Amino acid sequence: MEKLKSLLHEYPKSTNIFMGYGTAGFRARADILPWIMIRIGILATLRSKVKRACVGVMITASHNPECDNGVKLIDPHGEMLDQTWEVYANTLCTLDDDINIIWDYVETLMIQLNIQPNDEAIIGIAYDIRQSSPLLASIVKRAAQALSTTIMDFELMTTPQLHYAIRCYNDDDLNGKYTEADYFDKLCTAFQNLIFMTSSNKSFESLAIDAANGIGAIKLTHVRRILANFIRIDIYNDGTKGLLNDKCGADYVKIYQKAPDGLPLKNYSKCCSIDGDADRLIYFFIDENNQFRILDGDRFSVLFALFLSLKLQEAKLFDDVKIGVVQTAYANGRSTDYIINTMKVSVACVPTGVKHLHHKALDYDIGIYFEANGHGTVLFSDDLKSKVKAASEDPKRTEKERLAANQIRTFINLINETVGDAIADILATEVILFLLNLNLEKWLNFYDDLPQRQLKVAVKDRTMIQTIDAERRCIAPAHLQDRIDELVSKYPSGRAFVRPSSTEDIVRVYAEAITQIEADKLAIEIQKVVEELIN
Ligand code: 16G
Ligand code: ZN
Repeated sequence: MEKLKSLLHEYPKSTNIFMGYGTAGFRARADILPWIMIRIGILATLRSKVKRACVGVMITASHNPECDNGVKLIDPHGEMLDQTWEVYANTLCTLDDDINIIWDYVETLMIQLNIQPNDEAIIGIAYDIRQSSPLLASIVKRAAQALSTTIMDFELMTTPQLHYAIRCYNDDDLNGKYTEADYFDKLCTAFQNLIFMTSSNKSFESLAIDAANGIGAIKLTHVRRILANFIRIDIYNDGTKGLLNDKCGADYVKIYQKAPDGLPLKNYSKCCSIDGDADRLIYFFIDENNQFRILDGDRFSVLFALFLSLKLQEAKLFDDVKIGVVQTAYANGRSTDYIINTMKVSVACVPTGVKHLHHKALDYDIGIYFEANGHGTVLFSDDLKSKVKAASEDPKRTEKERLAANQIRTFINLINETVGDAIADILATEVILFLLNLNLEKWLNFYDDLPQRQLKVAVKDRTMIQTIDAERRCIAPAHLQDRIDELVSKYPSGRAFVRPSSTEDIVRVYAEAITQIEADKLAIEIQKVVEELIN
């Protein structure tokens, strides 16, 4: 109690600030975050006690600028914090800096959740390369230690590395421990094995990676070294010159549809950008007409689904396996059409935010999910893993069937199933392109995107907008959806929606149509309606 009390005194709560635990945890300017970290140390301790398992605390503001930071909790299987606990996080943060008030709430939670004071707690803490990160991590650590919690201090890590590490500690099948060497060995061995299984004598074209001046740059050097005999990887924006996420990184490339600074694009036929904590990935290249072309999250869904359904067919497992793609409303309409009608793979649409996609993907034996922004992964059910293993070892099957089953089995090891992992996704993408003999141009030519436009609307109260149907329709304010429907109906292949942002105090508008001019026009018309009905 005394230790907590002095921490509360050392890092007092900023006045008049309400922060909500959103899809990205708590995120704000780094200098106003210290007091939040005390609450996070307490909350993580309680979560660990309840789950009787190790939980994670990741300190990062992902693709935001260097001056920001953030924090989120990771549950025992490496997944996002359970939603009911977001409420406890928010309540803790509304409480004043009074140790008695805070302790009363902790005791209430302990009774409610049946936590005994002597239950053990263990937390793994990691952070990205922001200057503010070590201090914030030390506050979480001191708060948790005040409650006798055991700390594993991972220091610098990508977000997906910590998700994976936490799962390792809680899963006996994954050795019950994590080392960075094991993590890279798992990914790189799977990569090499998939290459060895292929008879092709083709070689890899080199890959230029824009690492957003973030933690990914440091971690990618391991992959570059281990795979040096297979693929040449050149890392740009590696933190030696530029600023974190400044005119570079996956978010910048996707939003501005522009090449990042600091990368000699013309020297490469294959380039990609990851974001500041290495959980998003976007590929791009310059085409023969000198145009900048981009491959976003929708394209990864298509590529991964294509590869996995092909291998399921070759292994004669396709009919026994439920494979599906999970998208959000931001997925380009043409990608959805292509997956459903050409690839004959089912598609589900869920609200924005990784936790929603991840949750839905668990409904499938092979659940592929990507947000258009490049965050995504693939989940494989235990049943699928057993089936593939059995098929790969079944002497009654043909060699081709066994090989395909073995390729799926190996591919599973190349994926970080806990969360979108840009490093794992780069390796998976490279392997698929290699095995299917594709280059970026051929991959892009699977289908043409519908032109789209995204706009922001500043409003007094964004909560006035309420959505249903995976954010594709509005039920409040009254008449907004009717007006949107009326506008959309004037545009062939038009589609549009509005939703309140979960990370900024704004409303977002999305529109797509047959031409860029029409998509722009539709977005602006809807923007005006939102302004009229809300402000
Ligand atoms: C957060 C989410 C991301 C989502 C974005 C939407 C996680 C880990 N991150 O960054 O998935 O796309 O928010 O932001 O879930 P918005 O609500 O401002 O559009
Ligand atoms: Zn990120």
